[in-house]
Amino acid sequence: MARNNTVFQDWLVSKPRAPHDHLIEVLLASRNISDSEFFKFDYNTGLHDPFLFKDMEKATIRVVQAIKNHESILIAGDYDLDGISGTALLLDFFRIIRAPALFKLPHRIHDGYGLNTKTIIDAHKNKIKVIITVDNGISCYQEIALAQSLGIDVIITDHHTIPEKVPPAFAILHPKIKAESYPDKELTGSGVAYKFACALARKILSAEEAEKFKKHALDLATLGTIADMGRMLGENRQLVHYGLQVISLRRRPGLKKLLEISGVKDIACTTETVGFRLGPRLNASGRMARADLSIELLLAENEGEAEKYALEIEGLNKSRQLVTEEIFIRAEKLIGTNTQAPVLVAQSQEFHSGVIGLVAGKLTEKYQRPVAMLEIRDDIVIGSMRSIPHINLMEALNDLKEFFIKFGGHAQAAGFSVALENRESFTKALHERFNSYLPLPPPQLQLDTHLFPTDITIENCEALEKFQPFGIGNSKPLFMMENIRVIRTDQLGSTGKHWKITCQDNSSSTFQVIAFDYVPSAFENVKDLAVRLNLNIWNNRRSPQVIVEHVRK
Ligand SMILES: [Mn+2]
Repeated sequence: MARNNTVFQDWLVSKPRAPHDHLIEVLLASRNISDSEFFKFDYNTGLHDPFLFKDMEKATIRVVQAIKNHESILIAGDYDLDGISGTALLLDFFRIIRAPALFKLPHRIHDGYGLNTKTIIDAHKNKIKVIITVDNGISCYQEIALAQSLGIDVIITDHHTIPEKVPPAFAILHPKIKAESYPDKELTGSGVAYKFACALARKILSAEEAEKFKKHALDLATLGTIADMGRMLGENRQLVHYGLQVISLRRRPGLKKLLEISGVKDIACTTETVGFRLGPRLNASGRMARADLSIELLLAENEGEAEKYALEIEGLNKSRQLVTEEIFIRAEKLIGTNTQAPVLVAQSQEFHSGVIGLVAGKLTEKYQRPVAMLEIRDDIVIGSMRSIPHINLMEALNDLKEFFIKFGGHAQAAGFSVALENRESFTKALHERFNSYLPLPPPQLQLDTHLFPTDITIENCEALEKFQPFGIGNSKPLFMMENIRVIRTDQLGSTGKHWKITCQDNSSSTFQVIAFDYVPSAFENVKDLAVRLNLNIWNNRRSPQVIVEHVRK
């Protein structure tokens, strides 16, 4: 698919600079980052004490008591990678301390998100005494009230938007809950589960073993933090910095095998390795079949087991890609030509719950509009929405809450279910609610600052690498090269999609840029380029490389 450049005509440079201004200093200033904090990684102080959570002491004491009294513990996770890796992390901990714990992930299609009554009733039948939720729970008032009334103590670990009515759980570990004393608000579900496991380790294991576990579990916490697009500043930045080192060590047979099958050759893994290689595969199990498969892979104890699960997951990921493409095309047809509406809605009986969120995300990216994908079932409509930064979905959907059987999520991604009989009135109300955002500002491409031909140096590439790990709040720097002229276009390879382009700027300096996935006409009469500056390593030779992300005529 060639790139879609028409959607961004409005380019905003956060902090313009002249050629003599220091590139890195301007970049830091454009992000309001003070460099002394930002470039300092400290394993001991960067990761906060888990006992700073106000309910942590209480929660750990309850679990220690359960272990002593041989009470059964159930970990109730989620089917996406944040929930999967957080669940695997806690299971791994209970395996290490040789205390049995069961787990239950909801089925994305049959159960939907969060706890459900059946899980609670089954838990009661199976004499479960403690339920630990991972990456869900805060929006499950009814189910948790039921569990508590049946004598099951529920410990919520979650990071989703806090609803008006907080469940009557035994303990709540949630960075954003009212009066929470924990210093960082941005941990994801697996991050909170990690904190809980580290706290339990300190209560149960020797100081030395607890310290070992803290490092050992960082890879799993990191998978979820990246997959859930946790803000990559503060504690998440520290956690992911060290966690990527643990992933790169490939100590866990399952991750090692999955990296191999995903074709990852670099030893050092980055947020992109997780975001584009591991993440989609570990999520494919929950989208196409059952998420438990990814837990089994992450906890595989030997290479043979790891290979079996990794191959199965690879197959599911292939079918996930096909189904996503199919449904994307179908949804685009249903949306039709009115792509300027304040919310784009596609509804069908032939959608697939496993991928509607993914497709909504792709459509939002393409059209820069909030998108609602509605899957019509027998008597229910399952909805998944994605939004643009300008519109907070939870705010908008909260005004429609009388329609929802279930709803929850974040500012940019949310899910819900609606009774089929209310479908028409709901879609009408949805359009009305989003009409209130009119007029929407035109889609805007955010650039950090200007880049000039004299900036294309190895030193600058190296300085930019220190900004890693990249993510929300600290994105990979995007630069403006303004008023350029294309002098020459040379094809790279034989596909007719990749180009080496020779340009000149106002000062008549000549420089080269690389463009992937472009049709050649995209560069006729180009005026401005939005680019990234990368360090290219080829045959052990390092050179700076400018990659084109967007063009403007
Ligand atoms: Mn999450």
